[in-house]
Amino acid sequence: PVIRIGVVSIFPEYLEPMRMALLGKAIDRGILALDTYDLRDWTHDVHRAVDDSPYGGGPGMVMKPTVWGPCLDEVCPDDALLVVPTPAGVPFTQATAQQWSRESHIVFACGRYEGIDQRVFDDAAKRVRVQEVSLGDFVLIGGEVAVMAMVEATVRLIDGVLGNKNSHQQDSFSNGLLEGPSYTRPPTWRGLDVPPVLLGGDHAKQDRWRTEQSLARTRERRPDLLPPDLLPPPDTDDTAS
Ligand code: 6GU
Repeated sequence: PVIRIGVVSIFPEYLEPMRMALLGKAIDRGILALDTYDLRDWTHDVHRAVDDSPYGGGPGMVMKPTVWGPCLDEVCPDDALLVVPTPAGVPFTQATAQQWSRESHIVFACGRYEGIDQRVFDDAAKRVRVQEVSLGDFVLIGGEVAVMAMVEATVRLIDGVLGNKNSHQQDSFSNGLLEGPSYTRPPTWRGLDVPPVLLGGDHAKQDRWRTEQSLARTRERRPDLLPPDLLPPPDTDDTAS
C-alpha cells in the first residue's frame, strides 16, 4: 500500500465505516491498508481491565500504561508516526493532513475515559515520532470519531483516491480561503436564480467572481483566516455609551 493506517481502540467496530465508500475503494485498490486492533487483546487479567483511578484524585478513569505499552510495542513500528487524538492536542489542520498524506505508516491510539497515562507517550517517544492532535475546541467521548475525520482528510489527498484527480486543488483551505457557493441545473429553482455570470462563457470573469465570493464568505464566517489587509478597517469609534 501507499499508506498503512493502524488504529487501536476498545471499540474497533466503531472504525468499520472507514471501509466504506471512497476509503473502502482505496483499500480495494491497494492504496490504503487499514489495521484495527482491540486494546483488550493486550490485557492480562480476567476482567480485561484497561483503566484505573487517577493518581492525585479527580473524576473519571485513566487508561493503564501496562496495557497500552505492550500493545504499541507490537503494533507501532519505529518508522510509524504515532498519533494520539485528544482535545488537549495541537490543532489538526489541512496542513497536517498534507504532511500525513506523505507518511508510509500512521498508528492512532484512541483513548476513552479521561485519557491515557502520559508515560505511554513519553516512553513511545524514545523510538517513534508522537503527535497529540485535536480536531477543535470541543470534547468527544473518545478518539474514534476524530480518527475517522483525520484519516478521511489525509487519505483523500493521496493520488488515485479521489475520482477527479485534482478535485482537492480547489478545496476550502488549499488556497487559505473558504470555498464559495456552487450551483447546477436548473438555472431557476423555486424562484431562485443561478448567478448569471456562471451561465455565460467568460471563464476569466467567472474565476474573478468565485474569488470575490470566497473572500466575502471568509470575511463573514472566518475573519481569522484573512490577512489584516483584507479585513474591514477596525472600528475606531471610541464614543462613550
Ligand atoms: Cl482529536 N479527540 C477527542 N477525544 N476529543 C476531541 C478531539 C479529539 N478533538 C476535539 N475534541
